[in-house]
Amino acid sequence: MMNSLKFLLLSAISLVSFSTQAQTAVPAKAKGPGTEQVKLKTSAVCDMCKTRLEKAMAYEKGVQAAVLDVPSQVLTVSYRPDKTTPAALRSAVQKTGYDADSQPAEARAYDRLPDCCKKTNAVHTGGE
Ligand SMILES: [Cu+2]
Repeated sequence: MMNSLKFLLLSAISLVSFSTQAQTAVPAKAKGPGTEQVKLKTSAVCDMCKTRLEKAMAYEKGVQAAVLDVPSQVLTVSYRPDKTTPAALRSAVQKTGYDADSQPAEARAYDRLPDCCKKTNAVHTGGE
């Protein structure tokens, strides 16, 4: 008797939390898959930068995908607008050691970059 009551209570609780989640997903669903995209101009110069930045962004909250185009230095980030903002993504790029749009890289992170990844270098490919 007590056990079935507990079970009922638990399922009621999980139902409530489930419908709350479903509700927050509704506005995002209304305008497509709930993903927005932002393009950030970075100071990345090579494939090592690409790997470093894409990996760092993958750990950021709300990021679904991040792809850096080395020749144009543009980082395209797909993100959940209910979880993060372009400003937060920009600051994540800065914390990785790269400029984000007009905002400069965080000095300490930039100092830790290998020489080939410094802004003083021109854009180059890792294969050369
Ligand atoms: Cu690099």
